[in-house]
Amino acid sequence: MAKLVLLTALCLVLVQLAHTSRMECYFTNWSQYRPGDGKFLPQNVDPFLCTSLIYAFSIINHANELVTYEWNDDVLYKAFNDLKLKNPHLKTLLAVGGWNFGSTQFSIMVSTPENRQKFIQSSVKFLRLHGFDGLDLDWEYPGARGSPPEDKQKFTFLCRELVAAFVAEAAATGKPRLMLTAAVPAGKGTIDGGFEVAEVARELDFINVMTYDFHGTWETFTGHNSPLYQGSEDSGDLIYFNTDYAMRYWKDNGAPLEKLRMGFAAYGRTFRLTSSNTSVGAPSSGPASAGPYTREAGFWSYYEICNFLKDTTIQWIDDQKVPYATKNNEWVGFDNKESYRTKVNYLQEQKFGGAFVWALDLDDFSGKFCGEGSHPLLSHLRSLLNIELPPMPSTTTAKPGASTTSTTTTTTTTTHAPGPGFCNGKPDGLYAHPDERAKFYMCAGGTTYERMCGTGSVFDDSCKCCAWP
Ligand SMILES: *[C@@H]1O[C@H](CO)[C@@H](O)[C@H](O)[C@H]1NC(C)=O
Ligand SMILES: CC(=O)N[C@H]1CO[C@H](CO)[C@@H](O)[C@@H]1O
Repeated sequence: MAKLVLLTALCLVLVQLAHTSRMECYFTNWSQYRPGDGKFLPQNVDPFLCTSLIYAFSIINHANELVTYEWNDDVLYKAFNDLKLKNPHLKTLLAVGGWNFGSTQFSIMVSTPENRQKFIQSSVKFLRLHGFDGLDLDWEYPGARGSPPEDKQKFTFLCRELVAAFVAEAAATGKPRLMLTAAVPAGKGTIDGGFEVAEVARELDFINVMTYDFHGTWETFTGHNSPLYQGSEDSGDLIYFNTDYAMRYWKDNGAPLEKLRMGFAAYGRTFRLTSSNTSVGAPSSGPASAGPYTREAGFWSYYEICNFLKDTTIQWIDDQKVPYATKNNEWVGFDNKESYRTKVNYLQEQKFGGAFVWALDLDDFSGKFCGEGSHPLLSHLRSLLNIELPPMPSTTTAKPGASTTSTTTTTTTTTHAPGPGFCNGKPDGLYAHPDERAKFYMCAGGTTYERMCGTGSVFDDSCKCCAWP
């Protein structure tokens, strides 16, 4: 049964890869607190806009379990996952971590096989309880300054063990396998310090490369939040700080093209100019005034930028292919429909698997600010990516979290046809290795994957997990 679902999924995925790319969109748990027309709730999400929705963020508690953050997250989770009643093709993921959550509890969680198992088992339970289709790891960042350097390898262990547990759970329950994805940094140094790229890419269903926040108010000169290309003025390490370099770096280090998602920002980063020079690289000190809705220094949503643009002109950074604008000593580098078009052309030329957006609530979702209709940036992106509307559901009785045919349940399995080897003819699941206790087999769709347990642990057939002997 599970195999049948998997094979169906395999065919669907192959069909889908041939015709269209993916668009994953983040929802943020704090946009509910914005005033007036900025307030954004799951009820405001158009279920037909994106192919997946990712809820940001959940956290890890001191017992290494996946848990809610906001007092009302469980209510929001329900409204969020109920969007699948309207669009059964929609996938939902829960993101864990984020910038504010930081790195410390992740380091503790990955440090021992027991802690990882605790997190993994709690994740499976938690995701199923709330009807999510998968988990998005937003650890910022493994190997971050001051944290153990072995986090880099431990992150790989975590991904492997999560996928193994997801496969085992799917085999045991007959449900589509939970997905595993990650939001990853775009800075070369951070990638080098924290990620065994090829190894983690093998485990993840898709990889959101955060190709934004390249420049911001923490610097003393103006620079664009999300340039496509290197600027003619960039030298030293700054030559790495652009979308093109970051995407190619992930690819060249072994991440498969079809799993890579390029980040699209629906916001800009601001600066306060300190001279009459208004160009890119001009001296600055600190942020422009905070946006009236997002209320965060150095950061404006697209709809706040629309207000700013009303009595100034948009400038274009020719070499980096992105716009900026300036007025009364304030400077903002942002994205608009034109830069989205240029970036999608690039994405399609390079054959990356799709785009993701940070975030739903930062676009002019209501259409009240920019006069370009609702969700001008995201609906433009959707049409540039040729994402067709799925057929309307014939019934409205599908239960969230219980979708029948999944289009994206498989990772590595999607690119392999069933083949010979240990798994030939075996049901999906995890199996002990006949000769070596530290190894085990993972079978998915007839394909054989040989896996190693973390150092010191061995495969235990009773829990289908790696445990201390
Ligand atoms: C403004 O700053 C940029 C970047 O440092 C520099 O290349 C340019 O010459 C400056 N323009 C003026 C008018 O000073
Ligand atoms: C209101 C708010 O900021 N909410 C939280 C959403 O979840 C993250 C977890 O990363 C918290 O840090 C935020 O503070």
